[in-house]
Amino acid sequence: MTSAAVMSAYAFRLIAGGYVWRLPIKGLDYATVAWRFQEKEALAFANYDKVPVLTDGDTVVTDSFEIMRYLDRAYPEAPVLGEGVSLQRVMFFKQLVERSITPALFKIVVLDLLEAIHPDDRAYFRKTREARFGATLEAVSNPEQGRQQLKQALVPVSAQLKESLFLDGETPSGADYLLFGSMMWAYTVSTEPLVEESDPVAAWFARMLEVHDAVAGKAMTIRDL
Ligand SMILES: N[C@@H](CCC(=O)N[C@@H](CS)C(=O)NCC(=O)O)C(=O)O
Repeated sequence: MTSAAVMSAYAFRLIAGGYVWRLPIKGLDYATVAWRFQEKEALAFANYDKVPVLTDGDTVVTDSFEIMRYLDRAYPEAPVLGEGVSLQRVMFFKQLVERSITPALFKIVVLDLLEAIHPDDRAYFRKTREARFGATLEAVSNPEQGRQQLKQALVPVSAQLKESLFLDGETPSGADYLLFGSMMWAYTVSTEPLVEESDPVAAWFARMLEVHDAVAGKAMTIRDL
C-alpha cells in the first residue's frame, strides 16, 4: 500500500495553534478547527488546556511533539523523528529551538502578537505571559535585541543550510519542522524581519513555505488582514 493510500484513509480533526506548524501533515487528510485562548471547554475532551490537539478516529493526542511521535507511529512510511539515536538528536534540537530561538522570536514579535490576537483575548494573554516572564510585555519586547539574539542562535543552522537544502537533507524532516514551527508562528503574526535576506535561513524559510503544496505559504497571516 502506498503511503498516500494509507494516509488518505484517515480524516483528522486538528485544533490548531502556533505549534501546529511543527506538524508534518504530508499528504494526510485533515481539518483544522479555529480555537481561541480561553475556550478551554472545547479542549475538555482532551483533558488539556493548550493547542495543538490532534484527534484521529478515537485517538486524542496532545502536545505538538507527542503528535509528531504519534504520526510517526501511526503513519510510518515517512517518519520525521525516528527512534533511538535519531530521536535523541531531534530532541536535542527541540531544546535548542525552545530555549534559544523561540525566546528571541518572542522579543521580536510580542507586541505584534498581542495586536494579532482577538481583542477579547488580549487581557488574558497579557496577564498569563506577564506572570510567566515576570515583566510587562512592553519590557519583554525588544525587536533589535531579539534579532541579534536570533542571529547568534541561528549561526549553526545557517552553516548547515549552506551544506544542504534542509536541515535534515534533501527534503524537510523533524528538525526542519521544529524550527519552522517557531519561525512560522512569528511570521504569521508579525511583519518584522526575522533574518537578513542574505542569510541561508531566509531561503530555507521560503522553501518551507512551499512544501506539501504550500500549505504554510497559503496560510492566512497578518499580511492578509
Ligand atoms: N508543549 C506544548 C505547548 C503548547 C502551547 O503552549 N500552546 C499555546 C499556544 S501556541 C496555548 O495553547 N496556550 C494556551 C494558553 O495560554 O492558555 C506543545 O508543544 O504543544
